[in-house]
Amino acid sequence: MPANLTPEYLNAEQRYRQAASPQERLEALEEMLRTVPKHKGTEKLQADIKRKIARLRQEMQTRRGGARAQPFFHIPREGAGQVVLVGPPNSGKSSLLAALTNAAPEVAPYPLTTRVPQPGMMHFENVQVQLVDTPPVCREFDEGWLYGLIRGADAAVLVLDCSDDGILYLEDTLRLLPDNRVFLVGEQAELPDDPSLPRGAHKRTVVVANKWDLPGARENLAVLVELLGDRLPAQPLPVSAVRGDGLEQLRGRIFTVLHKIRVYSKPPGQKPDLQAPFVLPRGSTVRDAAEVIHKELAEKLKYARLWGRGYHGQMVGRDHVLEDGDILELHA
Ligand SMILES: Nc1nc2c(ncn2[C@@H]2O[C@H](COP(=O)(O)OP(=O)(O)OP(=O)(O)O)[C@@H](O)[C@H]2O)c(=O)[nH]1
Ligand SMILES: [Mg+2]
Repeated sequence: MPANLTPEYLNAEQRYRQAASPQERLEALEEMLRTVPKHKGTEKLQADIKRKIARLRQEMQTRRGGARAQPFFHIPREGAGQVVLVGPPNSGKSSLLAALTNAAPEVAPYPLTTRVPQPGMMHFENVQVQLVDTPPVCREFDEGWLYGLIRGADAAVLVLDCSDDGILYLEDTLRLLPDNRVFLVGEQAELPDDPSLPRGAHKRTVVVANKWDLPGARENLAVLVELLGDRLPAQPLPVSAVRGDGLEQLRGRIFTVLHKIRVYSKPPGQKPDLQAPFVLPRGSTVRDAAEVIHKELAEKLKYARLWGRGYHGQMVGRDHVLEDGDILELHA
């Protein structure tokens, strides 16, 4: 066995061996590929993981042995992060995707319109976030891959429906998610690392109350919150995919729920390009930023000068924790 395997990798490998479904096995393999140290000594191992992923994907697409072919969907991540739109049937998930991105999903006045996931890119200030529209979470749509897709995303938007029928399916939705090991948590929640659950089981979630334009929406939402409010991960934000209410605020909340920061790099004596942020996880340090800005410089990095929130070019060390909007000048 090659040396220097990280605890993250060994963890993923253990999950691979204990996986209960092809979906979980695939998630574990992808995590293994992500965390395996990339050097000459692990080339064989990397190739082996890739081969396993390819074989498993193929198996999942066309299940052999006469069994019913099981559909399976994986949406490759793009932009600053991937956020899934989830919710009961007919609540307006596809309408929100259409309103927030350039995608043109099918929208219809009856439930179960969406059968396969569809991505679109949402603009927020100077970043793009990938939104993924999904089939409804309800008993009538019972395909396990949907939960795998949600677990694989960086965060979620739970779309509630303020029309008169809005409460019909919601209780089912709120039961099915945890039954299938998806736990929606608040926007600021710390994510527990529970090795007995599949990776990504806890998802930070923005809750929206859609169709705010309809008469009766306010009353319907009040009833819904009274009956099921304690099972929602957060206070719902009223929005209307049709009229546009709340959508600008929603864009900001969707970026915030990702727990990412934007950092800008400037060469000495020059201005930073504020249209080209480096997007990093919250809590990243100067060193983490240097790794993505300029890998070779990162190794020789001595200090950085910082601009933003109370900083005007002061020197900071490699372990200094950055915040959204910080501008860095790296010095080796
Ligand atoms: N009045 C109003 N109607 C809306 C709004 N958003 C969606 N709708 C309507 O609600 C119906 C369902 O919209 P979809 O976007 O297809 O809902 P969905 O959640 O994707 O539905 P499924 O794919 O079946 O789960 C359509 O008739 C939409 O026109 C809204 O903000 N206001
Ligand atoms: Mg839909």
